[in-house]
Amino acid sequence: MTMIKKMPKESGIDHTLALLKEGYPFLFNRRQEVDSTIFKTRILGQQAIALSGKEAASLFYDNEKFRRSDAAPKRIQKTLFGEGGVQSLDGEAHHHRKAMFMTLMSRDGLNEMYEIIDKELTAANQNWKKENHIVLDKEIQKLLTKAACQWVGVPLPDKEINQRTEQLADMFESAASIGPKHWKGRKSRKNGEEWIISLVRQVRNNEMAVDEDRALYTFSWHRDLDGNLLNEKIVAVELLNLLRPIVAISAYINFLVLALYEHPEERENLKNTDNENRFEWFCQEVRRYYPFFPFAAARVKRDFIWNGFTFKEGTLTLLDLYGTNHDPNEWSEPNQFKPDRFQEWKGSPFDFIPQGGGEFNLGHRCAGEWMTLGVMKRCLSFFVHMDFELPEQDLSYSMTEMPSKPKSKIIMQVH
Ligand code: HEM
Ligand code: MYR
Repeated sequence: MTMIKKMPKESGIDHTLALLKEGYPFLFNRRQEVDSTIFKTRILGQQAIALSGKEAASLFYDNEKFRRSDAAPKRIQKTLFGEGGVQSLDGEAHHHRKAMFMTLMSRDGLNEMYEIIDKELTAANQNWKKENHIVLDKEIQKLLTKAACQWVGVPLPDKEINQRTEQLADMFESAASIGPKHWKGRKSRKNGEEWIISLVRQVRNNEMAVDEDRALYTFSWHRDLDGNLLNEKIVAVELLNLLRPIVAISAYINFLVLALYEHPEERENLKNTDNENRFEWFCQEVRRYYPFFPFAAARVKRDFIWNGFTFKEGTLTLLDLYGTNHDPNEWSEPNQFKPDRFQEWKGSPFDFIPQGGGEFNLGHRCAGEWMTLGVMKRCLSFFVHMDFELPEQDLSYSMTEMPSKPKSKIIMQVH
């Protein structure tokens, strides 16, 4: 017979303020306080269960136990995710929509993106050399916007580069904000969706020539399980689910360069190595060590008991991504930056989850994880051999701003 245990609970009325104050380590701090990888908390005015660590992550990705349909808060949908996209689907509808994304992530599809990145980096570097200094975050966001649009098949006239970059960046930079920044994010999502909807209309009315392999074409003509075309707004949400996160890779590129600066010995290793794997280990450690996506959210699908703990249907459940990547039970010296640790990593889908865990096709694991790692590797090769200096500036980064980036946004002199 299963022994029912009382789930440890964080005391207090609501912890949204503590989350805002403590930021990324918030859930992990609570896990330490209550001494449990599963505990109850109250957030955004509702009771929630927090899960942390490898074992709890494998529970979170059990599709029989959790659903996504009503998991993401409205303010996150209005900025980051959009409404009606793949993140909010369950079951067969989710598998079918997810396949639409994963088809793009073939070896050829990914290699094409890396070729675009190499070409854009070489071109941008010529311009950077002419400047007294550049702000790397901004430059990489523009570069990624151009690359994303080419890869997806979206035309991007030069005069629109700054506007579209800002719109796409607003969607992920405003997701965890309150006040004017949040409202700017909503506006950017609305304008961004209108931009893409007008392109989808042109594709459907044969008013625009677009390569049939491009996502703009395949998503515009994608049919759901009933054989119907998707609503044009949903197509826009899904195309933005490609464009926006590709621009978000900029956050990891900032941290790549910061890590090279903070660990000059690692940079020397990379410069002189003939072991390609070192580039991968370095990028993986950047994704593990630095803060980016804090936690994933789901709701309990139906009542169940797990390890003696009762999960009630409808309860909001948060999986601590940042804390799991720093779990001392899985990672030795988790708060040290040590790329070589990835030499030993066994490749579990549940202990290293900066972009979610579990399965790509059947679960909600990030569709763009391979692309993210691949783009980071191309950028790392470029920056390792690039001649640049970082003048005196504030490179510290906040643990409460989400997403986080170095305060100076990385001012760089390129020679
Ligand atoms: C889902 C993070 C880049 C497309 C996710 C999830 C996370 C995440 C945490 C949700 C996992 C879950 O709910 O269990 C990131 C981070 C990125 C990144 C930190 C770095 C920039 C990308 C890229 C793409 C992409 C480059 C596409 C080109 C998606 C899609 C989903 C997703 C479509 C929804 C998957 C689903 O619901 O089945 N990502 N992502 N992401 N990501 Fe990413
Ligand atoms: C993407 O654009 O999908 C990838 C990167 C987004 C990073 C956003 C970080 C803050 C979001 C907090 C949301 C919590 C979700 C339940």
